[in-house]
Amino acid sequence: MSNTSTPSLREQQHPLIRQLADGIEAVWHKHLDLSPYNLPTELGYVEGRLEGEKLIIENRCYQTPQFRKIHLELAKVGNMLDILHCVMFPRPEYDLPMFGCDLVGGRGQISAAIADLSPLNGHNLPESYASALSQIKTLNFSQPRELPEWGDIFSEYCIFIRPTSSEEAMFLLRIEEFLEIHCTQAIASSPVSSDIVEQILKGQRNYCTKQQQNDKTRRVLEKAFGHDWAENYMTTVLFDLPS
Ligand code: BLA
Repeated sequence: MSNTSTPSLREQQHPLIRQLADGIEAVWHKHLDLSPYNLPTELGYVEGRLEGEKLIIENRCYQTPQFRKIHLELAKVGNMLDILHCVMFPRPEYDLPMFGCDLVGGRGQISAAIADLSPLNGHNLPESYASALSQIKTLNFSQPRELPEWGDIFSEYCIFIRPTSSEEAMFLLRIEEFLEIHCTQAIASSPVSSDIVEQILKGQRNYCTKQQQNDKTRRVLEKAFGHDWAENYMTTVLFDLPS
């Protein structure tokens, strides 16, 4: 496992990030048959400097029979910025959506909380997902945020908000619901035929290419580690394309 040491960073992070990290891992361990996924060793735990503050990145990565890579990343910039990033990349032999989640906060407030199960074939989730998702309660958050231009990859179930402290628990529960649905659907799914694998790969490449256009993520990484490192990290660790 890329990191089996005590979860040191999460104890220093915003409570919602800590709870979400614990919650995500609990659902994974409950449903999935996890094995280690080795990131390049020099990228499992990284330290840099951003505007005089220390930037620490801690990665955990697994694979399962249905998922090529499931990645949970925690990052912290001094006392300014706390980040949780999570993506589950299905193996292209399985017709499954991409689960993605990003939380960004600083000074006690989460400014961006986003989570989605994103379809890979344009705009339709697999039937079984659409059916399961249509049965969970519609939630209303007081401060929805507008998706950037590259955000056309997300589904109608995408949540992108600035949560008030009283909405944090609701966000946490919704992510756990997404993950319960995703993990139970995934382990019940069967591999598809090879012509469909090509379409799925195309969808995954589109998802990753769009996510790589997130200038806000890129800027944080560039400022701390430089242009080339940021480019390499975004394309090989955060959103690598399946070979
Ligand atoms: C936004 N991501 C952000 C922001 C920062 C980061 C600083 C701006 C916060 C704000 O506007 O309040 C930074 N995110 C990071 C960094 C990492 C990270 C440095 O993950 C990793 C080291 N991003 C994802 C995933 C999704 C995602 C998986 O990594 C969605 C599933 C979305 N992040 C996302 C979106 C925004 C964002 C949509 C808003 C972008 C915008 O408004 O332009």
